[in-house]
Amino acid sequence: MNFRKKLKLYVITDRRLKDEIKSTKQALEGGATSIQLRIKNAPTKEMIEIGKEIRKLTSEYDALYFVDDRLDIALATNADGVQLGPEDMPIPTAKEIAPNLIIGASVYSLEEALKAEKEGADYLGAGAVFPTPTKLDVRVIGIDGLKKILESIKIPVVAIGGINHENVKEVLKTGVDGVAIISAIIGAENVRKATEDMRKIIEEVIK
Ligand code: TZP
Ligand code: MG
Repeated sequence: MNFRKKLKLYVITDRRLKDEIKSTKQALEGGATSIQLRIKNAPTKEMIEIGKEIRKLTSEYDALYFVDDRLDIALATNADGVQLGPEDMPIPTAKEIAPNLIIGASVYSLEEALKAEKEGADYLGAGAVFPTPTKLDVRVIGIDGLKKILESIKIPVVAIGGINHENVKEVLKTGVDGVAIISAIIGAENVRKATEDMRKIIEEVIK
């Protein structure tokens, strides 16, 4: 499965900042390679409607489409993958139900990273690299924590948490396959330009 290259600029929606569909479109125009639909506490019906739109848009731009937490929404909207945290559906169960989906695991420590890889995750979202107002209670692992995970893990790793245009180079130099970003892109005045600028920096480091 050669999805590794498409993880490099992984943009995550956030309705607290912008409408999911509009911001997805703008991020894709600016060069996002993956989009994740992340909605906490919305009606399932609404999530499915939005997910179907994001599926259409990501297909048009040849980008991947992931769903946060919810395997049911991922299957119902024909997503490429689902992102599961330590308290979501266990990875082996998700693989049994949906053998063709890419399973991403959200991990917040080396122990969780090793466990997720062993259980069969296809890639990791590892963080938070830096403190972030987007997820206040999150554990911060720092660049050093990220490096430790990368030393021990073979599957692709996407870094997440507090990544912006200023610090992204430092993150990319650790050897991660990509960066997952909410506020520095979705919270920007011009989402398309913020994505474009980020993509340019990424292309300078990840060849
Ligand atoms: N998981 C770990 S940190 C984080 C999530 C969802 C928030 C990332 O958002 P931002 O705004 O890019 O820091
Ligand atoms: Mg999650």
